[in-house]
Amino acid sequence: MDYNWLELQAGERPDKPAVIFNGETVTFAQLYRKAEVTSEKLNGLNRKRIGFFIDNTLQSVILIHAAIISDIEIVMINRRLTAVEIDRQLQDVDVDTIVTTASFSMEDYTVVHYDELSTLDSTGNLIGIKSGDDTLSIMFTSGTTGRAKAVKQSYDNHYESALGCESRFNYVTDSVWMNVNPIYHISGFSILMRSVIRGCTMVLVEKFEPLEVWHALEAHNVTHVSMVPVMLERMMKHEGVHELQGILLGGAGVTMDILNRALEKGLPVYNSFGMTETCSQIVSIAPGDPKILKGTVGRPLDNISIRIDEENDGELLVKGPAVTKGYLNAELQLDDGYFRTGDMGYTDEEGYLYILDRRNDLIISGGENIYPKEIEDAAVSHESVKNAVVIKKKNQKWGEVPVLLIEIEDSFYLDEDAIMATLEKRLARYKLPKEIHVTEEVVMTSTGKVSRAKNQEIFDMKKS
Ligand code: S0N
Ligand code: MG
Ligand code: MG
Ligand code: MG
Repeated sequence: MDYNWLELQAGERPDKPAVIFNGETVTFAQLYRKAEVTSEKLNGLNRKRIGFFIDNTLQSVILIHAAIISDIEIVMINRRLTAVEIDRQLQDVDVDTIVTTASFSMEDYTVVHYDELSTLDSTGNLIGIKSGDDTLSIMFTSGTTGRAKAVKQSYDNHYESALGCESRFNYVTDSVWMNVNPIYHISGFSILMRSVIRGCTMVLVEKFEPLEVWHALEAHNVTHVSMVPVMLERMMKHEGVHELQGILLGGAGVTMDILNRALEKGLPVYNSFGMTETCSQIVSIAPGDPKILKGTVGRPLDNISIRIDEENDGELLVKGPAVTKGYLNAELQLDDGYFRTGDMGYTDEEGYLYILDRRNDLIISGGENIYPKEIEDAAVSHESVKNAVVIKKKNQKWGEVPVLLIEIEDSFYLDEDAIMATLEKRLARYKLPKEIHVTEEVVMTSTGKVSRAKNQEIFDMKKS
């Protein structure tokens, strides 16, 4: 099988727009030429694996295709992270070189800006012979231990994910995809993959602003788009003309109120469930399916099978060619070839999946995952904090947000600013707790670990 998708499309439909960005249109042939030139420059960096600190721009799309031509593994960096967080992740996967499209620098790393690439010597263009198992991209997903896990996403994973999505989400070569999700997340990256694999035009949006998105939807006759619930809700504060056939909603649980309002407005929302480990959606439901307002995320895509492990609190297990072969820095939990997602759910008699509380301690704020342990560790590093626990609170703006409860050391008092300053050094801003409260005692389990469930229960009780 040929994994040089862009080259194939450049041969098949050279003059068709591949990417529309900021009023600029680039055809498949033009994009391929740019990617080829850039790939030689990337080869000049002499690294098999490179960190990408990139934003939703045309340059980033060129870089990704250049890396694919060179068979270089791309390590995606979440642009919202602090230097401390990025350093920890990159060290974990042996990366010392970063390519960026932003103004970005980092001590102890070679950071090369896209514009500087052209000044580099390029060595011969060593186009790697790819096998489907080669890693195309590596994305981090936070783990319960507070250490982010590096997910390997292979060429086959991306290809199979695109095929699965295509049959369910009903897009064809003539469809027009819009990409408003960060391309450092699989939500955005997968759109890049789907559109080049099928030869669709992709309208790339740099920053999510509802009015501009409405405008671009109309101007480019966009048919397919992905969003997290927070984006959909912001979109519905405005009106617009559109030809949308599908809005793939994922990344966080959606309330039935938002879903209902969207469907009433005639917005073709597909609710879905997917993960970084599964290279995007694995289960989804179409807007016309009467069960959509029952809260189900739907049925598995054609190339995916799921199971519920009743003996393990109803944990969701997934199998299929889009599922990662493993992490670079952790064991993949498998059971009979099925990936243990850590999420809990159940299926009804027709095989529709319902997700219960996603990994009870995982907090999803505006589509960004936050693990309490990271915040707790950062909090106790402050001298005044004896014990800390993070619980979640429903939030109008972000869906869920973290709340920090702390036990103060004797002879100290609560200095919220000082604690926040400590957190800010170590944590991306979206992870910062929206509230800090002093508690007399952080409740522990019998084995001496922080009991988030118990503390959550007490907090919720006091509130009501
Ligand atoms: C919702 C977004 C766009 C909000 O960002 P916005 O409004 O642009 O914020 P900024 O201007 O950058 O910052 C303003 C202030 O807001 C804070 N902030 C920003 N984001 C968050 C947040 N999420 N939570 C809390 N605070 C936030 C900033 O810090 C700043 O505050 P101060 O001034 O204090 O610093 C943005 O958050 C966004 O893009 N979210 C979506 C991210 C995403 O795509 N997540 C999905 C990840 N999951 C997956 O990829 C797997 C599932 C999947 O594949 C999928 C998901 C969705 C759709 C489809 C699929 C699929 O299956 O294909
Ligand atoms: Mg290879
Ligand atoms: Mg139009
Ligand atoms: Mg301390």
